Amino acid sequence: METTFIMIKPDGVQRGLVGKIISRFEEKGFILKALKFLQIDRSFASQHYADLAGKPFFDGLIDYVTSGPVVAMVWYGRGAVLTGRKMLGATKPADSNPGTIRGDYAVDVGRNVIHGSDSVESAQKEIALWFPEGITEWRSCAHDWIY
Ligand code: RTP
Repeated sequence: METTFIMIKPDGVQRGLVGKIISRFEEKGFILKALKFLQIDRSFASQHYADLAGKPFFDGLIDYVTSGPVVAMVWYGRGAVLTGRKMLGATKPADSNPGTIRGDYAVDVGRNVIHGSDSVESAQKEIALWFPEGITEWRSCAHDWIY
């Protein structure tokens, strides 16, 4: 079982896609462990995207993710990291298959709606960064149906 960090970026929030995206994760069978709605500053965004510092698109990426509120979430379930990435689709929406979030809702790599952790290690780091207060432990009764 894994936990992954998923963030709906400002374009996803502004376009009213929050409910649809949450529904996709719920319907898949993943369990929501934490959620917050917040606007991050440049320093925080640079920490989140530290691995990309130096990329030509870095400043534009920081402008984008700090331009409005985002929805930060932790989702739990079997294979949540890899399956979550598959549900997002490829980074470039043109390469994302229909049926994925980016494949269905995005056309521009610079406005690709959603972020998802790319490994178990990244998920742990990102969850610690975004939820330093920790996550309330709870067990959904959906466990009994899904597993
Ligand atoms: P994310 O971290 O947001 O889930 O995206 P990712 O792993 O699929 O892709 P990554 O290479 O980590 O890039 C992070 C975000 O930077 C923006 N980007 N813009 N203009 C460009 O060529 C370009 N390339 C990447 C995207 O918003 C991408 O999601």
